[in-house]
Formats: sequence, C-alpha cells, structure tokens
Amino acid sequence: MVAETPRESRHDEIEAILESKASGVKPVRDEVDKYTVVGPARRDTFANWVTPIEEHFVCHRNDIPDGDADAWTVSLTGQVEAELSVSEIADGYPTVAVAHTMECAGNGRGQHDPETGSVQWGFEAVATAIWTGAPLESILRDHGVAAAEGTWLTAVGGDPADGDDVFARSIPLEKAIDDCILAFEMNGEALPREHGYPVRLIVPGWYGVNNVKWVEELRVTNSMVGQGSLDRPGEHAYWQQEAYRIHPRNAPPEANETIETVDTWEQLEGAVDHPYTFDANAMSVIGTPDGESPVTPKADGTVEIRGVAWAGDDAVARVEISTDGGATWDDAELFGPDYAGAWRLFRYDWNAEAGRHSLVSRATDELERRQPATISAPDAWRDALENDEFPWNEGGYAANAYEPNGVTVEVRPADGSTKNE
Ligand SMILES: Nc1nc2c(c(=O)[nH]1)N[C@H]1C(S)=C(S)[C@@H](COP(=O)(O)O)O[C@H]1N2
Ligand SMILES: [Mo]
Repeated sequence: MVAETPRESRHDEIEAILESKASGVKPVRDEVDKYTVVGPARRDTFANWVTPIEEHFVCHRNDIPDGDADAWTVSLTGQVEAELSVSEIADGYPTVAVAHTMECAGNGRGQHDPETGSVQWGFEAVATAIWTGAPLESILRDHGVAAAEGTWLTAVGGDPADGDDVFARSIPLEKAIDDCILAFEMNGEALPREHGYPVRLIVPGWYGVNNVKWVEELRVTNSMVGQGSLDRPGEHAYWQQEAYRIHPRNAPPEANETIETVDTWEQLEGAVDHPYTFDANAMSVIGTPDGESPVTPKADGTVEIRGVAWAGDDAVARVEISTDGGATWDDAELFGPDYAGAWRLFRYDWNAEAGRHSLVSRATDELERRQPATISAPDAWRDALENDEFPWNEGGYAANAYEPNGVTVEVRPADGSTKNE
C-alpha cells in the first residue's frame, strides 16, 4: 500500500467548514484528512427533531467542486438522454420538501474493537434536515422512464475524483421514483456548498453515501454501477461495489450487477453475501440529559429523558429506555412528527434517584428488528446477530449497537440542597 499524506486542500476546506458550523463543532478526521468530516458540538442536538445546518455533520472525501448553479447541468443517461439545468429542475417540476434522517454508514465505526480504518465516528454522524427539491418521479416520468423491477438509477457526483475513483452510487429505480428528490435547498436555505450545492440527491431513510452531492449525471440502466458502466474515464465501481460494503476480515466483496434484497438488515441476515449499505438500521440516541452536567429532578421527582430513533425507510415501532445500564427496560413514548425516512422523537419520565446512572436506549422497527447490545468480536460474522451483537466488519459500517451510545448522568438530590451550585 502506498503511504498517503494529508492533502493541503482538504485541510483548508475542513477549516472553512468548521467556521460555518456552530462553535464547538469538532472535526473527526481520518489519518490523512481524506474525509472532510465534521460532527455536531453537543449530544443535545439529538433532543430535537430538526438539525440546524450549523449542527449537521458533513462527510465527503474529495474536494468540493466549484460549480455555479447557472452553469451546472445534470445529464440523464442510459435509457434516457437529456440535459437539465438547475433552473429547469427547480422551475420545471413540482417543488416538494422531504424530511430525511441522514446517517453516515460509518456512524459507530469507532465502537469496533479492534479498530477498523477511516474516521472513528461515535454516534454523531447523523442528522435530520428538511430538503426541498424536485421529485425524481416527475423528472423521470417527463423523460419516459417508469418504475421497473431490476432497473437501477446511478447518480454521479461532480466532485473531482481522488485518484481514479468517480463518486457513483446506484439505487433501485423503484426507490428513486417512490420518494427521492433532487434537492436545492436545506432547511429552507440555499444548499450550502459542503452539503451538495447546487443540487444533490436525497434518498429518504437511506445511509448518507447514497445521497450523492453535486449530482451531474443520473443514469438509468439494468444493473448497478460497476467497472466500465459510465461513459467517462476512471474507476466506476469503487464506491458501490467495494467501499461501503459490509464484510468480515480479509473478505473483499465481489461486484454484483443486481441484488434482489435492498433492505440492509435483511441483507445482513443472509440475503446478500456482502451487504450494501442502503437503508439505515434501527438506531436511537438519547439527546438529554446529555451527561455534561448534573441534572436536578422536577418537583415530582422526575427527569425527562428525550432523544431520537430511526429505522431507515421502515417505521420505528418501539423505543425502550434503561436507567440501569441495560439490566431492566421500560417503554418510552414516541411523539412529534412522523414522516417515512425521518427519525421520531421519544421521551420517558424517569423517577430519578440521586447518584450516577447509566442511561441507554434501544429501538425496534416495524419488522421487529431490535438494536443489538454490542458489536461482536471479529470473525463472528452472521452468528453475531443471534447473540444480540452487531457483526464486527472490516469497514466498520452500519453498526447500531445500543450499549456504546449510552450516557452516564449525575442526578442531584431533589430537595434543592445544592441549588446554589
Ligand atoms: N459526490 C459526493 N457525494 C457524497 C459524498 C461524497 O464524497 N461525494 N459523501 C457521501 C457520504 S459518505 C455521506 S455520509 C453524505 C454526507 O452528507 P452531508 O455532508 O450533507 O452530511 O454525503 C454523501 N454524498
Ligand atoms: Mo458517509
């Protein structure tokens, strides 16, 4: 392997992004600054349904392209041939907004033991924003493309490739037509450059990597992107067929033209050899109390535990809370907005005794798939799930174990004796 050195351009870019984010936002870098990655400043980001742009994580590998909306175009290729300007996308089709919980498939990677490569995220690489744009359904229909089983839509990013790897990701055409949009606004503002300006793909409920930023080509074909699929130089297969695949140690995944099962958890249960990271697995994070400072119960002796839970494009059916480190559990209440592809808020009134307590949450989706307790040792692979463990995998992808996301909280006596602290 060739030793890699940090890229100067990347370093400056991270600094610029940090300036635009909330104070205290931390960069979470890999060894060579290959990924521009920024996480929110505080755990209490996860006590709210909408994530402000300044707290939304950022993750990409290449330098941000210098595109201007006036000059940018998106080509439709493969079974279609057309070129759309950004104003045609914005003005020629219905404007819609979708709520999307975007989780980097590498979220939780830092919880793998032994450590896996790349950015050591804890639980911070997830956020929910309102994305405004044009439905792919309208755009594709206008060009004579209808949903068809076994057909894929490949989105190509206009970011300059690092080395030869073109940033290209494929999703089933059915998902594209069902609820995906080409977004040009985020939380009601023009899309920030680092989040994909002038136009990005939003794939509600699916891992971040599927949400291609700086989209310049949408290709409709009968297979996922593989080497040689695109009419351009470079390596086309890396981001779909190699990176972001879940596989055990020393087991490089093989490329597929198509797969029957896209649900990530179903793939993990055995449907696909080396699963692709498509829809997000069931997950939850407690946002408050945040463990940063002691909490004082209300007059009735309770402390509200509040957080968020999501399950990709499946619904969250249940969230349980443990206030004793996972020994006993009680149901939390789901409340607030309920959109497919976006997280739900949960709350729980905790009768909090003074002292230190370890709080944990775990979500179950509508198909009864519950977050496992821990990440397995390497080599457990498929057996892990039966033991309430998430399979350790070489890329550190799609981890949704609950124990590592817990928070330790100090509760003050409720009698107010420490009020003046
Ligand atoms: N063109 C392009 N799109 C990309 C990426 C990239 O490197 N290039 N990174 C992906 C990954 S891995 C993630 S997690 C999300 C992050 O989106 P955000 O930075 O807006 O949070 O963008 C995705 N889209
Ligand atoms: Mo990611």
